[in-house]
Amino acid sequence: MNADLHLNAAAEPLKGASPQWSREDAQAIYDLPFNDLLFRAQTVHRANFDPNRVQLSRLLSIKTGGCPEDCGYCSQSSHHESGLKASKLMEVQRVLAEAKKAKDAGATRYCMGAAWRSPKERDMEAVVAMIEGVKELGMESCMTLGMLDLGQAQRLKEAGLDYYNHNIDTSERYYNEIITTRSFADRLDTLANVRDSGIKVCCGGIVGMGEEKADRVDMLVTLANLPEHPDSVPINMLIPIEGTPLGEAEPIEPIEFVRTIALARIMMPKSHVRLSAGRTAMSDEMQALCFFAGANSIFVGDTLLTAENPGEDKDTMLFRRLGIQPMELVTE
Ligand code: SAM
Ligand code: DTB
Ligand code: SF4
Repeated sequence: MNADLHLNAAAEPLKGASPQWSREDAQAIYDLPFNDLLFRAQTVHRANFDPNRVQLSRLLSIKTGGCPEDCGYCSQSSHHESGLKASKLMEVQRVLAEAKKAKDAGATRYCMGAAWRSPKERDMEAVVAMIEGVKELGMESCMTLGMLDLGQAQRLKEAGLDYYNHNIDTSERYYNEIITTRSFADRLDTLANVRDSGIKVCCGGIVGMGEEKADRVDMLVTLANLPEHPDSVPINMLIPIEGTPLGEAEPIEPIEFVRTIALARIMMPKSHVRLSAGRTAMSDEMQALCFFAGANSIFVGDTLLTAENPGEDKDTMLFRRLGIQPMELVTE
């Protein structure tokens, strides 16, 4: 491989003018000796971010369970027997009370998730009120509500939504092994609608679903070759949920996970790479390696949507040991 080519490609892509990445170049970087890979990722990271700052987001499930989609990893799909109790859309005031607590605990972004295929007209008024309320609290707002058409995306934008999360989850090749009720192309359509409406895109995927290394690389190549790099790239490590088709999946080898983070950092230099679901199953040392590889965002709090997260005390201790500070909100 041509080492110079990779070094330049790693250092130069700019948001909005991203060069196209080939699978071969991406795979060659993923396969570098671990120390070379981490050095390169950390170099790119330092050129674009303060290496000792990590952004804190907080999640809330505003509508839990009973989802018509069949995502093989998910506790909330009505196709699986995870034992999760479904609930209706939360009241706006309750959501905002939770958001206030998150703000007081240091989160700068509030992410609200609903187990929907796509939002229904009757829910839009409440969703808009949640976005407006979070904004009034002085936090960034993020929603993840399933598929959106352009009109829906524009309405969320008008309400002031900052980010929309919609993941591609895995490579195009592996996708149909995991989800059959909506296609990879559907996901890309929603991402285009979000981008075209002017909302910032949060898009990533899951590793540890029995995919091959080439699938992890391809997933990141798809993200890096979008017309614009997603502003946030959540990399989730599968949380195996009993009763789902992936409940017994073999855990991913930690070094492979760190390589995935490093490649995301190198290919999307200016994006926030989020060390997302799965941190309760990671050692402090593994998380430290992920931060060194360029992860600079996490979810805080003791629950994600339905699954566990390390919680404030553990994260405060980890940050103290690593000399990491929460990233402050930069308002334009
Ligand atoms: N229903 C919406 C959707 O799927 O677009 C939003 C919520 S959904 C739970 C958001 C993302 O969380 C999924 O795309 C997936 O990447 C991640 N996720 C869900 N369950 C997970 C699990 N058990 N382990 C790791 N990541 C998971
Ligand atoms: C993302 O990529 N990860 C978050 C967020 N986007 C919405 C969700 C993780 C969910 C983990 C499983 C659960 O809590 O049910
Ligand atoms: Fe539904 Fe989202 Fe879970 Fe898929 S990941 S089953 S769309 S809640």
